Amino acid sequence: MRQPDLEPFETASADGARLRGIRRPGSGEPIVLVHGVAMDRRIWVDSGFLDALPDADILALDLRGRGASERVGAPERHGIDRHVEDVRAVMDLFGHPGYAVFGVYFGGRTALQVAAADARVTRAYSFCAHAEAVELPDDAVEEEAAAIEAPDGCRYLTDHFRRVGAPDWMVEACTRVDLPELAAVTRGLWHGSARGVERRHSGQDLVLITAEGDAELDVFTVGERRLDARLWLVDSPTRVKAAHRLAEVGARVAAEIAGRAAGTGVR
Ligand code: MRB
Repeated sequence: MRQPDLEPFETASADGARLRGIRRPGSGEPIVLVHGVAMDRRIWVDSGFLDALPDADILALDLRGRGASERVGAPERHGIDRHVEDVRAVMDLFGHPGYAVFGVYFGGRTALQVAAADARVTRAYSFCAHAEAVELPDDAVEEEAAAIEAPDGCRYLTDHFRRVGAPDWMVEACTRVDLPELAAVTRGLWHGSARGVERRHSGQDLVLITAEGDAELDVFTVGERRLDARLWLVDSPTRVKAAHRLAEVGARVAAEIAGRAAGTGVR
């Protein structure tokens, strides 16, 4: 069992927000990891994802408002383009010519938008977020934000994720979030996250990943064609339960990045 040193890093996003994360040095093109809305960088350890890529050069940041990064408060400062800038600030800090970006849920959507914004991205992986425009239901998003900032906001999140069969690491991540900040992230969805993803750089390898049983599988298929992306399906009945398979997906990413033939079922 190899445990290379984790090196803390710190930088500032385009709007000045202080960002913190860790680098685990390794070989090959660096992989930037982007967590989801109610998460922080610890999920990469807790889910077994990091152990599944034992040799890779990993950059795992805490997005604004989460983990050890700065709280920014206002929903406008949580728009998806600010999240994209957070990821790009990390790429700037390390100065590498090319990066892979891997994100989960909303972090996956962000990873795809980072690819659109930045030609340094050679591969972008979106675990469980599709690339199409969405219609944000105003009532549902506002109700969700209100539930998150209510006194039992943490229970709202953990009960929901337990009920739908999320893995423990995802439930536990909810207990670490700053709830007022998370409510702002949720309201921040109004700032740009409804917009679909475009391909702006030819040659980037875009990979959409979801559960075989995802209720919106057709929407992922649309993106596969529209963006000339690859679609990976994991053996799971729902998008949330697919999180149990995150480490397996990590192993497949490791194989690709190391240039080895992928294990099973690619395309
Ligand atoms: C997400 C994709 C923005 C966001 C990746 C869960 C939740 C919905 C409501 C409409 C009910 C408010 C919501 C929807 C959504 C994507 C995304 C593109 C743009 C998603 C799944 C699922 C079908 C996740 C684990 C993590 C719309 C409005 C975008 C269609 C859950 C409700 C349970 C205990 C969340 C997170 C945060 C915890 C709070 C805000 C949102 C935004 N709500 N979005 N999202 N979601 N599983 N909330 N959150 N809210 O879905 O949805 O299968 O894949 O489809 O995501 O998990 S994200 S909160």
